[in-house]
Amino acid sequence: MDGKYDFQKMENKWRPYWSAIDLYKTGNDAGKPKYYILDYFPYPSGDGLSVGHCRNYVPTCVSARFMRKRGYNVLHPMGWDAFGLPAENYAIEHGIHPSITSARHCATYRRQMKLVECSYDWSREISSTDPEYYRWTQWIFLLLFRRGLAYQSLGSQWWCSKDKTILANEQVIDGRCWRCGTLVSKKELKQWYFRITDYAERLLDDLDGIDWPEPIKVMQRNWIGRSEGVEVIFSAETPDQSQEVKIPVFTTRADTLFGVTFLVLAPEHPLTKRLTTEGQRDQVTDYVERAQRLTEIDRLATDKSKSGVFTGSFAQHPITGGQIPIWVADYVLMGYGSGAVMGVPAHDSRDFAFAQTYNLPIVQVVSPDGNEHGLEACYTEPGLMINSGAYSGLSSTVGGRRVAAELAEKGYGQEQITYKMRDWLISRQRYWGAPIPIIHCAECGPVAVPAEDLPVLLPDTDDFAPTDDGRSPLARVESWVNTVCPKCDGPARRETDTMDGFACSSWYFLRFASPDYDAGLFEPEAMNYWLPVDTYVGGAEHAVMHLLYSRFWTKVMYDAELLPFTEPFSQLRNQGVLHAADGLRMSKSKGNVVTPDEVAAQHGTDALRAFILFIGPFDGDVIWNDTNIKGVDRFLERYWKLAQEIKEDDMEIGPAYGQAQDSPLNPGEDAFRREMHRTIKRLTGDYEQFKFNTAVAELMRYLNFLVDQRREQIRASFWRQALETMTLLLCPISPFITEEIWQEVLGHTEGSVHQVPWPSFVEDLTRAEEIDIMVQINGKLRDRVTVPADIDDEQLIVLVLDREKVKNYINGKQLRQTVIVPQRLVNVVVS
Ligand code: ANZ
Ligand code: ZN
Repeated sequence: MDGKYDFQKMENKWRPYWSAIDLYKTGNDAGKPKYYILDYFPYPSGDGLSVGHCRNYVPTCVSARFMRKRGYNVLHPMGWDAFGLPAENYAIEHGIHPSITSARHCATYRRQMKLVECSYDWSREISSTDPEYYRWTQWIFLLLFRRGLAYQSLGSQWWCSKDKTILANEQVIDGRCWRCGTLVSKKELKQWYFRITDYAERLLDDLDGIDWPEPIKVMQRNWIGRSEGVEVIFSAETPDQSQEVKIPVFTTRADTLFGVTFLVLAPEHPLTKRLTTEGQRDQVTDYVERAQRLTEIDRLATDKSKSGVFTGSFAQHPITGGQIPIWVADYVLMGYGSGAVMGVPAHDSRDFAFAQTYNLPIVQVVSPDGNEHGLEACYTEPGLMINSGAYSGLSSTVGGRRVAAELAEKGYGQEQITYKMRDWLISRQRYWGAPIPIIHCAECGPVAVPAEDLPVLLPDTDDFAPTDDGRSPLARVESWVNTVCPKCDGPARRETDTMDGFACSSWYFLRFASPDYDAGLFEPEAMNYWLPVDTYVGGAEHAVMHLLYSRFWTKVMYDAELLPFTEPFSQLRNQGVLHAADGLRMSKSKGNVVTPDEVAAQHGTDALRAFILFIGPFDGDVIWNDTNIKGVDRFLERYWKLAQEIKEDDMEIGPAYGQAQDSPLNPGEDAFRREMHRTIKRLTGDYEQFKFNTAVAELMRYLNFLVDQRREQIRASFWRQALETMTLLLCPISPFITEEIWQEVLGHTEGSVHQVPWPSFVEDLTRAEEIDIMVQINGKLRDRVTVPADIDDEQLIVLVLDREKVKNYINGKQLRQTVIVPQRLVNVVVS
């Protein structure tokens, strides 16, 4: 090699070398401890990868490389979540079959990931659109079907008559289609659902045992939305007095039962029609139709003025027997509780707003001190019960329980746990997905396709655009649809809906254990060895659906005795978002995308990777700014130059890495060696804790130290050791330059630097240089801390202010200032 730092030359040299030695290939090697680190299953879009995506893929690659060095057998695979609406819409827009566009987009992603030198084991690559993959997605569908967890039911869907398509809730804005602005309507369609609600309790409980970011757990808990309360049964008569009907309502506040002044039914409530009197019919019908056009989000908005209409009927209070008017209002949702509420305007803010709008009576039944005050706003706190018959005077907590007990005794109610979560709507009336493996027979009903007939292949057709009647395009492929019933051999039709893409991504992590296995989802031994996933990394935006669905399927498979664990991802980490220089999300339509290709062409993959890590904390949001990438370039060039120098001066006489240094050290060498051990220790901690930005900073600092030390009296053998250490610590981040220096400068020409174990450190050598600092509060000695001698002022103050003793002294007081006497004391001034 000549003296110049030439990243292009190095990349051209080492890429083919590494593939020739199969550097990233992973065997199912049970002799070593395993580590499975996985990225979210990417959906390859036509835009390709931006540097933003690299904030996911570079850190996991570094972590995989680090863990390999620490003696783990590391599984780090990649695959494509290539089914789904965006792929299909893209194909329709460009008039090309989605299988072609998808393959093209996957190829782009693969090429870019290789450019970034992500250390995936490409021999395990999978795609959800591969029949050998979706065969098993279908198999799991049937597992759920057999276990009573997949069912069909009529569901109303948003429908845009202009675009002729079903819209998701998020695609309806103010009652209009997000694309064309047409008023949307609801279409009743038979849909497939997975009964995830059966698993609500376990999905909630098991969150406690996994190492996930707390905000994600909170979002899952809120999504599941467990609520403990009472179901209270009111009774009413139909307007013609021919029938008595029961109206159950779910309440979390049984203590307010005596304050009920009206009942409210959701517009879609099955009793709405039956309880409406002749005189109110037109108004109610009109109201119900309007309500159906609003989305749930709009209906629940607390700032929205309440609207509703009286049905004309009355219900009976279960304890007082009083007459209570029954209303219909859209702030009550059909999908929650029983779709009806008891209106207690004195103590519920929505009921309060409603009562004010329609002049309904407001009766206070809980008060902070047991006295009745005129209510300006509703009082939602607990307190003492008033105006509540025999319960008056009790605390609302105790009283509430007794009211519930009386209701239960009389058969008017029971304790109930309710969840906000709904069942998982799985069917899509679109082409580009895994067909649902069901055959409909007039005699036998829905019948599972026998396992040996899987996969049910997606028919190859160019007629894949969505239809105007909301039916799947598959329904038009008659030759495919018509089949025979597996049970009775009679004529039958295939299910024409396909599965939502979330089905494909709910189990892909299992497939990587044995991607070519054809006798099941996975080869049991490989699954036992590799799973669960140790570290799962992706963006925080998938907090609920994907992660919840994967957890659900894992539990179902556990119940079916297919898996020995109940949680798929032991540890979850979310990388921060990388915004474009204009502060917006990078997207092709905004023209603000920076691609890894352009950065790598200009600075090299080594610098790109180091910069991606250096730009900010792994989990922090940052804005792209490539002025600092020059700093990274300079760092790599200086490291290169130092290696050349060391080689020219000293290398011949230095012993190989790891050989003992027996002769006594001079003081300079002692300090030199300690610095090396401290650096190894810090880097070890940084990589373990995903602190990649400080890892880069630490390596830069170490390089500066080494360059400074070139003037000191330090023997050549120490230089070799320092350079080897620097190289090993840096190689997970910048794989090319380190390989070049390892092989060409340090002379290790066998294998690869990436196969050499992580350097170890001697704890004693990292510790020795510590000093005691006195801590004063307002000039009085209050505490002492032991800190590294080279601690900087900011770190020192953070550490001091975090001491229990110090916290106690400044508790409640105002921090005025901190004064540092270097190496001796910190004085904290408070007032
Ligand atoms: C009477 C009452 C009095 C209520 C009071 C609250 C306060 P969480 O905690 O979220 O579970 N509710 C019940 N079903 C509903 C539905 N389908 N749509 C809209 N609201 C519904 O909320 C439970 C409370 O939400 C229930 O308790 C009910 O109002 C309302 F001082 O009943 B409450
Ligand atoms: Zn049949």
